[in-house]
Amino acid sequence: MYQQIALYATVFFVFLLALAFAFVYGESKRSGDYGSIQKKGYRIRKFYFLGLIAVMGFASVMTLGRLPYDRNQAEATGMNEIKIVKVTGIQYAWEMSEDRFRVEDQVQFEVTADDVTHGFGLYNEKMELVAQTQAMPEYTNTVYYKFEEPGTYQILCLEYCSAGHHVMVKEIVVEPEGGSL
Ligand SMILES: [Cu+2]
Repeated sequence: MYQQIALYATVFFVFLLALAFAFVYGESKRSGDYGSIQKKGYRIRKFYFLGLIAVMGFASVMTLGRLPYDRNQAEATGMNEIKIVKVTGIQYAWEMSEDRFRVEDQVQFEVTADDVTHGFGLYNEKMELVAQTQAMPEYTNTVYYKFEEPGTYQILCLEYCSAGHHVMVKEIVVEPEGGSL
């Protein structure tokens, strides 16, 4: 859905931009006194600048306070329902405290590494990246994910961590609610 919105917004703004170019091209044929045009231009620029500040300010106030989005989303549904899963990346495997889940499980992945930096990438069955964070030695990154579809998910390493990088794949199974796969 967001992709659709982004597409329509892009087309709309490209259209606006094209209009602006057409206007400038049309006006370029006309000659007039510099002083009065400059005054008008500065006025437009001032309103444009203030408008931009207002829009950006509003968007920042509305969205920045909700960072990180995934944690806030998880907290809204109740922290005590969240499963904490420890994940450690090591050349060349993923160690996990748990690797079987059920649909509707909210998981807090606590991701770290034992040797070098790895990239934790959680993929669904369609190979779409649904969650990701960096796996760093001596540091824990947290990422939240709620399983909504059953199936076999995969964790792939997203950071080239030397020769065996490509074999750093871990399968995790998500069972449908109330039944087994
Ligand atoms: Cu890697």
